[in-house]
Amino acid sequence: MNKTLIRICLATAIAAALPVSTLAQDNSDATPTVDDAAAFITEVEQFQREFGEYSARIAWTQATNITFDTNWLSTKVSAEGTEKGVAFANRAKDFNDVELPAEMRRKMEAIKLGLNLPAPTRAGAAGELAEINTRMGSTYATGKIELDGEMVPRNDLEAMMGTVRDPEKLAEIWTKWREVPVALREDGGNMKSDYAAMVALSNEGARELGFDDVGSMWRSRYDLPPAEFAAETDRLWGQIEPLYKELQCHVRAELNQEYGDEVVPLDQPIRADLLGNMWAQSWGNIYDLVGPESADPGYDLTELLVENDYTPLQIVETGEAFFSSLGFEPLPQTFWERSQITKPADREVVCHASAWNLDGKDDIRIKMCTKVNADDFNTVHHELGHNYYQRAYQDQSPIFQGGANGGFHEAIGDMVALSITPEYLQTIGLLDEVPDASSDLGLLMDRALDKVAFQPFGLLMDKWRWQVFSGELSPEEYNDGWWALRTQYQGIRPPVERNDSDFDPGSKYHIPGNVSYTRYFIAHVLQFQFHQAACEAAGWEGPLHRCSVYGSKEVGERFNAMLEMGASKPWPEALEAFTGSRQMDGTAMVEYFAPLMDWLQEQNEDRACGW
Ligand code: X8Z
Ligand code: ZN
Repeated sequence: MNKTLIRICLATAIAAALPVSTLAQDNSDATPTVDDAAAFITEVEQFQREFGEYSARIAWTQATNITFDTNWLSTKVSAEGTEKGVAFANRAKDFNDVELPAEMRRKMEAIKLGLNLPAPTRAGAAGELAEINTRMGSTYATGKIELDGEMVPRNDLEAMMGTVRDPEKLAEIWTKWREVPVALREDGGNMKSDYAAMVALSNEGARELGFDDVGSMWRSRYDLPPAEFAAETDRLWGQIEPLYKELQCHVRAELNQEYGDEVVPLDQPIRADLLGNMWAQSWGNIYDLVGPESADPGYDLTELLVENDYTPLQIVETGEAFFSSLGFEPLPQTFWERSQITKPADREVVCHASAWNLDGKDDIRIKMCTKVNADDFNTVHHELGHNYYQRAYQDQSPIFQGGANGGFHEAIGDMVALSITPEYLQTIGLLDEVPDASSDLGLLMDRALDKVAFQPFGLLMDKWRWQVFSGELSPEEYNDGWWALRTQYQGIRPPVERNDSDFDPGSKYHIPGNVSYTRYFIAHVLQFQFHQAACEAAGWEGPLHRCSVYGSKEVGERFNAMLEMGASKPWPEALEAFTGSRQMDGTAMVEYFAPLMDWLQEQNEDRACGW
């Protein structure tokens, strides 16, 4: 009874805000019909088109200029969107027992899952949740630490973690960046207390919608029951884990050679600050310390970019040229006018890279604080992949304007970046001489340090959140639980002692930003499946790590066929359209690295692996 009333009240509120006459009739007592469902879906689509653009423009304005006022606007529009999203999700439930054509049923299910973080329907809750989230996001984005008398932002610290080799300095940067999530505000709160409040509120919202908790809601987005999806991620991890363990063992031994027994004892997990990355999530930056001496590819992408005076803009143009070579239309002029490619000097922005479509059509942009290095060269391709995907599915219903699943969206640009081979770098004039086959192990090691090393991190980020949302971890246990997973899956440990008042997960963008992370784990599996299929389509016969699909219009066409589908079909259909398979499968990744696996096993033969 109450629910019906709330629904009618909110429907009225939406009607007032919408200049359209497509609202479904109020059928409070009658059993809803297929026509009612069609009218409801039209209403949601209309709302998503208009409000989506309005809220995206506010979100962009805030992310590229963080001030009191843009935070205020962003909070307000986020609360409005959440309230309406919750109302829509509740109304969609009313059609649960109505037999609908497959496409309408899929749209209804998507509407129920539409919100990233649902708020409870009680008055004020959506506003409170939005306020907490804006505060956490801007705390992260504007966080700075004092280093040698200067205040240094995260973007610069991240680059330093890749180049500094002094363990004391690394520990200092690592530890100080982790003070940001626990720094107390004047009101006595901090990111950690905000996070706990966010968990309680959004869980309450998820339960109102019929989910066990937010974690279960997030796991429901993969066309599988949530428990089956969790089992599927474990299955995929099981395929990759043996390779990761060999890699971890070898890297630890090499770091032991570099830093000695005291800093890198051979019977313990690796110190997290020594792996060339603020979060130890990808290790490509320490290639010089751990790569096979006998198989040096003879070049370093960062050095090539710097030597060739590449600018951030040129990096983006190079990325665009790759997609053009596959047959994609050039990026619109507005992309170049409106994107944020480098960090503005005069204001606070969200530096963490992202790709946007502001109007559901052609107003696509990236937002980065691009530096001229290999990491950002790859990230530019990653972001452009999002933009080309967004543009490809723009004619789908707004409800289907998304990836086949989150992992697909994250895998598109990464698949293209797997084609950045020495041969490709030579084609675009960055590299003079292509190394011969004796460098293959080096090339594979370089890739493995980024891609294989990433997988346990990609998995555990959400394992931690699933435990948090289910209540298995209380706020006092957040940090211990985090390190239990970091140690179990990655075999790493903190450089200094941690305690239960710390909030180390908060040092990673996607935690205060509430961006689910399993998508990246899935993407790392998919991108190797895509690459394998693409190379086959291009007629490539050599080793996969030497295959570049640059210039292949045929690959581009098949790729586009998958991208155009957006989220309109269950992901196995999209996967099948491009690869011929309906299964996510880690063996593509394992096969890609097979020669490296053999070599690692030889190297590790007399070492005591494990932690
Ligand atoms: O967040 C990102 C992208 C934006 S979707 C830059 N990535 C993850 C990360 O940085 O942690 C890409 C790889 C993993
Ligand atoms: Zn991404």
